[in-house]
Amino acid sequence: MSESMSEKQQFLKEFNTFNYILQSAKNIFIIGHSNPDPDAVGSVVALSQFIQKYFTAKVTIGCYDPFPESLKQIMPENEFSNPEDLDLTQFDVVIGCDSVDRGFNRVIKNISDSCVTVIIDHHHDTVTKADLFMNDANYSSTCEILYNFFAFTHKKINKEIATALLAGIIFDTGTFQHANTSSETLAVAANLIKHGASIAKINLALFSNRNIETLNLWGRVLERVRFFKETGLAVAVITKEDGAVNSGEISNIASMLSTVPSVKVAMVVYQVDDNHVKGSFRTEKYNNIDVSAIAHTLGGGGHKLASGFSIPGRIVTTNDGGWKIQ
Ligand SMILES: [Mn+2]
Repeated sequence: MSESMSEKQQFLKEFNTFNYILQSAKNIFIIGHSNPDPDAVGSVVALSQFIQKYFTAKVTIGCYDPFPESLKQIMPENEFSNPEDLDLTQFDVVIGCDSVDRGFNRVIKNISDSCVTVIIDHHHDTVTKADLFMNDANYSSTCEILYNFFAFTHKKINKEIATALLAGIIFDTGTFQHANTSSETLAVAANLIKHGASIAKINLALFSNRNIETLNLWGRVLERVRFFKETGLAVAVITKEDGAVNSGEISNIASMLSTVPSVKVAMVVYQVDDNHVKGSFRTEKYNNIDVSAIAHTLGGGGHKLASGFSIPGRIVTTNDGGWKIQ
């Protein structure tokens, strides 16, 4: 047994309970986190398709933000219901997938007293609790935990489910580049490919919408990167004028900066809408820095090696060529 395997919780008891809950359920709501990334979307889609294939319960999938357009290439015909438009008391089971402090925490305040709550997550700093709690930061992604649940039930997965799961794993591991990629992660990915998932198609949908505009944006952003020698912090800022960027591109820029020698922490700051600024931190394992601790001081959270925050404000450029948030 490899070291990483023994570190991971196997969740066998939880999986058995989860299977029982799904068998008994009549009306299930599955929710991904706000500003959903491919792990959130992939886990919600994979689980909903799995339930519809093998169980009798009605399933609704949802999020406080819309289904990302770019992911419809690989997960077609999916739409999220906004929990604000739903009568949440109608559900007898609600399931939060990935980073449950960003959405699921709001949903469970409005459910019926008899509703069973389930969390599947891989964030070490999760504070939201549920009746059934499957959360272990040793897993690359929520999708990897879900894969293990599907395998536990001995029920076959199809190409659609395999694609949704692999999308989450590929995104959260930066296509198997980050330290959260274990030998089990790779074994799971290999199996998903056997079931019809395509790394090439997923990468195309997740990362490769690189048109000339995107490359120009990278040029502008990278040109302005500031490096603080004393702290090893590299900061990139993307203003509204730079154009729209998706979460995949933010992740790519952060990854690229964090792997530069002498950079200890990469921070990408970007304008998400007129009134909100988001920041994304990234570090590498060898730096031994917990960036989620930095994100926490700004009201955010995440993983030790990748985390983020969101604050109200606007990025404005200053006369000395720098910027500030006001
Ligand atoms: Mn995730």
